[in-house]
Amino acid sequence: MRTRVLNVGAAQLGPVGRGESRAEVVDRLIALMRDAAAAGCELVAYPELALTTFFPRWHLDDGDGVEITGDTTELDGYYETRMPSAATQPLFDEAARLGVGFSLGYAELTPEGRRFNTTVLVERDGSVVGRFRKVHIPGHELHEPWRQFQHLERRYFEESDEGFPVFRAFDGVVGIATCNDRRWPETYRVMGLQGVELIVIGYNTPLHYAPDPTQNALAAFHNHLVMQAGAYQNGTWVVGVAKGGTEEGVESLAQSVIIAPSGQIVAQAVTTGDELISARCDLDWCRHYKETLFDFARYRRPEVYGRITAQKGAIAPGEGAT
Ligand code: CDT
Repeated sequence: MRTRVLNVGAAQLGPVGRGESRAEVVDRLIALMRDAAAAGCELVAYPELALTTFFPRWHLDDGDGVEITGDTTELDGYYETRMPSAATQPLFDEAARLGVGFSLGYAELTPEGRRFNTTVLVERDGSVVGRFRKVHIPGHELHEPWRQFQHLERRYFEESDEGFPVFRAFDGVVGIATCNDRRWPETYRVMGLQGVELIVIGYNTPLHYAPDPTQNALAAFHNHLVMQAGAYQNGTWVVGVAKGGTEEGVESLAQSVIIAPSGQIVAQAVTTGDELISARCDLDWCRHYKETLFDFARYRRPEVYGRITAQKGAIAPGEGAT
């Protein structure tokens, strides 16, 4: 059987400080890319919002309603208005020089003033393959002073309506998801239905979950649970890459992983800082699952899955419209 083996790296980042410049972060990204090249990788995945500190932990404007108002100088400074930008061009140049493609999460501010939590996919020659804008935006819209720290992603980012495109790249079919997207089975299935063979997922996951701290001790378990299930149930490789460690006083999950289509973890980070892990990903191995137990064309029953797209919240018997 023909094989398509892609050596893939996950470039976990440790904390990025509030005062750390783009140039300093890009230097760290380039160092990890060189580690990836030395390990024989052709693709390296970086985390969500990799270029800056995780700024949604702060209320950074003056508004007490949904609208962002007042001085947005600091807030806007966390966004990129183009990609590549002057600050990230050295990363693109290094990618082309080394022949190592990458995925990179960043905050995107469009010319129309729209804000998205975006990841760009870049080929081994430094060219942009495509981009993904986060679909499932967690957290809250308004400042909630009772929290130890904010999770204002729903204030600072729009939900994308563009769904989960996949891309023919790296001699395979590559998809992207971002952090909270990984907790939703629909994320993987929509890409599975497009034949995805490798999904890159960057994340920033605080270990303290204010709405229900009983979940804190399970953060690492849940992280691997959802990505391993998504990989297995769709016969795809999954690369989960963290920005971990204690950033501006907030401890975040590390434990970046590369997961096989079997659902097994084949590489895992052992630190909470900048660390490159890698694995030899045979994209043809996906067929073991896609053509047997999860042969969608043979076994799926979309005619009985109507509620998945027709309905948003749960409706128990006896509830809802009569
Ligand atoms: N960045 C991101 O999406 N983080 C969320 C944190 C939990 S919701 C406050 C996550 O799903 O990991």
